[in-house]
Amino acid sequence: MSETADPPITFYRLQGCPYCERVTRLLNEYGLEYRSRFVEPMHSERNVVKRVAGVRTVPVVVDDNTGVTMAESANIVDYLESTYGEGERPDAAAAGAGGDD
Ligand SMILES: N[C@@H](CCC(=O)N[C@@H](CS)C(=O)NCC(=O)O)C(=O)O
Repeated sequence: MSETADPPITFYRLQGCPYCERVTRLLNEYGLEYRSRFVEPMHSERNVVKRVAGVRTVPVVVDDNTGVTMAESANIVDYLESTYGEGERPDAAAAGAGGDD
């Protein structure tokens, strides 16, 4: 039998985009399955993401688990934390753990 079901989260992103990396990191931290859709580097040619989210910037996350479509990395990070996190941001936990300099 094949496992062909699409992951519930679709992540529109661009190679080398620091905002996207922030989201990637959190998705991975939370062990969430997602499908990456790499958008066109040319802003004007990003019609797919424009259609889905109303913007041409990435990152954009579409979460079929909750019916949420979201742009803006800070909002996405907040959303992932509040939806899938356990009350503590991995970044913040890491930053606060063990560093005394
Ligand atoms: N404030 C946005 C910035 C995202 C952003 O600037 N993404 C770049 C790629 S790294 C982009 O899509 N640029 C195209 C544009 O600004 O129209 C966020 O935090 O998500």
